[in-house]
Amino acid sequence: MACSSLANSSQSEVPSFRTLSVLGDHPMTSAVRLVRDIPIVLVIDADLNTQSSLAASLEPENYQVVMTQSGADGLELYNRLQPDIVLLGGLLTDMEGLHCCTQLAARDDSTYVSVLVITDLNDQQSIDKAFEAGAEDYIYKPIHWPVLRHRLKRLLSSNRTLMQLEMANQELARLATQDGLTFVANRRCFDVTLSQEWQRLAREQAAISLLLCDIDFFKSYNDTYGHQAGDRCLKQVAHLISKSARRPADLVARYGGEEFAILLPNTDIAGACRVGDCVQEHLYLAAIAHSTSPVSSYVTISIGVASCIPEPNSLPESFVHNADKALYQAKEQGRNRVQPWVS
Ligand code: GH3
Ligand code: MG
Ligand code: MG
Repeated sequence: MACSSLANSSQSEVPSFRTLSVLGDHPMTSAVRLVRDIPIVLVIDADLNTQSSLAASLEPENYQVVMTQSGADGLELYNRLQPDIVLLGGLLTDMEGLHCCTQLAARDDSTYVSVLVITDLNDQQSIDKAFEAGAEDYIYKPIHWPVLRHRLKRLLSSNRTLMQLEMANQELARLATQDGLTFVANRRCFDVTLSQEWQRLAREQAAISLLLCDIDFFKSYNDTYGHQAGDRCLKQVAHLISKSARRPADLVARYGGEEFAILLPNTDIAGACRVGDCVQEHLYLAAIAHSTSPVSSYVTISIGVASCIPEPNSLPESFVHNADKALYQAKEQGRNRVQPWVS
């Protein structure tokens, strides 16, 4: 297919991209009609002959080519278009190619964008400098098109593989920390976070609080409405609990079957009880029917709360145990309540 090389109001016959005011006047997407699935090659080179020969060679190969002569415009185009590959000349109208290369490589989002330097120089020092500046490949003029063609394909394919690997890693990390049914953190994530926060707050000598939340008479909920409805209820309760613990450092985790933990760093017992009340209120407003619960017509939850300032070099076992004892007391005292642990 024909690709979009970018022309502007330049006097030259060669399509080029010269000024930022042109960028401002014509939103990039409509100006060049870029198609997201087709690789975008950004050519930054002062040499108009190189630009035109690259465009003539790349366009029939199903690349979208965008060109500019200046480094500043190149960086702007890079931001706007997120190209797949940058072909960078040694000399630009406003800066050296290597300077532009360093700026491109320093960007956070440059991991999957390759910079291929094209220059007249083929001495070792120039080549070394280009790679040191962040270039991933280097070819010198006259451009040998059959070679450039393969280099581009290889760079694109390795970038794609890197991207897929990164996505797979992110997915793995998510699976390793998230509960598959309710999408809140899993028990392993809770244990790791508790240990880290415990040590941090022992150093800071600041409070940490834990709420252990257990759905009341959930066995009879399953018996009444079926296991699948039970699963849906667990999801809904997890969502309602998450709405109640909203500080960035707060962690909501599935602690066991129908039990959830809320870890609140830098929060004292009064603040933790407020979060517990908030959970209860959300659940009350959600009014999830539970016709066989002895304490309410709706699903309710019992919450045990513990809070302390961690001792340096101590472990959080007794802290968790105290929240568990408070939860037991909440159950004993009739369920559907928030019970702080008082030693
Ligand atoms: P209590 O008020 O004393 O907490 O009573 P309970 O019935 O909630 O407590 P019990 O420990 O007797 O039962 C917990 C129930 O939670 C039993 C189990 O079937 C249910 N449960 C645990 N995990 C899941 C799950 O993933 N899905 C569903 N649907 N049910 C679950
Ligand atoms: Mg339980
Ligand atoms: Mg229960």
